[in-house]
Amino acid sequence: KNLHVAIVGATGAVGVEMIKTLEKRNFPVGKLTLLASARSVGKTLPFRGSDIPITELKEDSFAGVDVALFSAGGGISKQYAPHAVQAGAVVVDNSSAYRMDPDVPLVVPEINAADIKKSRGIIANPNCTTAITLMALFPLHQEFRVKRIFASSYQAVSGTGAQAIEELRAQVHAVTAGQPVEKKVYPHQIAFNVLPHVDSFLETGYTKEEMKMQNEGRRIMHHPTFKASVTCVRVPVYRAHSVAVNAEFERPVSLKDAREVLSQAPGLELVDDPAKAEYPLPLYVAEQDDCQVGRLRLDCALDNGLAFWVAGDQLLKGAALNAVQIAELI
Ligand code: A2P
Ligand code: 11C
Repeated sequence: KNLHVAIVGATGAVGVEMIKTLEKRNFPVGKLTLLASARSVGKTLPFRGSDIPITELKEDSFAGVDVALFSAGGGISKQYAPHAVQAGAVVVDNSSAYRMDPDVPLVVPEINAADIKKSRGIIANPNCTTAITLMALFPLHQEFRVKRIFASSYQAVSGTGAQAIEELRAQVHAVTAGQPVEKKVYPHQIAFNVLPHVDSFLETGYTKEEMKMQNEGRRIMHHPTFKASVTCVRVPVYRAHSVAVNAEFERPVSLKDAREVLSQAPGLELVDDPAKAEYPLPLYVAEQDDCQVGRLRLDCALDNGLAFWVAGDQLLKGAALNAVQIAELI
């Protein structure tokens, strides 16, 4: 059966990738409804050779919709996802609004696809940094049982959204032209800089983004004692997040077994030949469906520890691709 699919936030950095991903994976779309704010009415976006008009998101936008993919921020999801469910749609929500709701499955299809069955209408798509990290960590966890990780992320500006991509472009241009730099999205210049600040700060000193790794990781891996101490950093990269991970396991680890497990993991490529300067790079993993892992080594400071570097296109595996994979399983 061909389905009526709606995309909420269709004009955003993730929304546009959702449209492309539906087309690329030949999702059975009978009708596509593209929803955004009133600002975007009058614009169109291409899908399978036609220009689809953007319509304004309203409470009654979901009549006849089978699957609604939401990526317009947590506030919009909270406000409109219940209307979509009431209209009979299954919602795949890319925001953080429902991720910690015990009634809402939080799913990475390669890890916990079976959780989709517990859905009552909404399925949450995980945080992008978390999803990309787990693509490499979960196969190692199955083999060696992870206790805790320490990690630092290197997050692309497209994770913030379309305006941040423009901000980096404009700032690079301004700096190289010797003109004054304008800041709108980030509190500091992002061009030729790195900002140890992603999402808002909590009382503990961690940011919300940093705690998603532990909170969402526990739910996705079904591992309630998993611990993660993370520093999230915004870097002047347009697309694809990278994460340096140090993981401590319960069981003794071996490099041979770890390589074996990682080379067979679904949705993951082992790119690890340091002698040839081959390791995952955001520039090359951008626009690729699969995440990449490399720089694998025994951790010299942890017991039963492994250190590795994982990178992935956060607009795809961290967002649009993961959402469409979930929709395929529904
Ligand atoms: P619009 O382009 O009309 O502002 P990004 O994450 O790249 O910033 O994109 C955010 C997405 O969420 C865009 O598609 C944006 O639409 C949409 N959006 C933001 N606010 C609203 C709103 N009040 N109603 C509907 N869509 C919204
Ligand atoms: C970023 N990871 O790069 C964020 C964007 O939890 O869905 C997505 C935040 C989230 O800024």
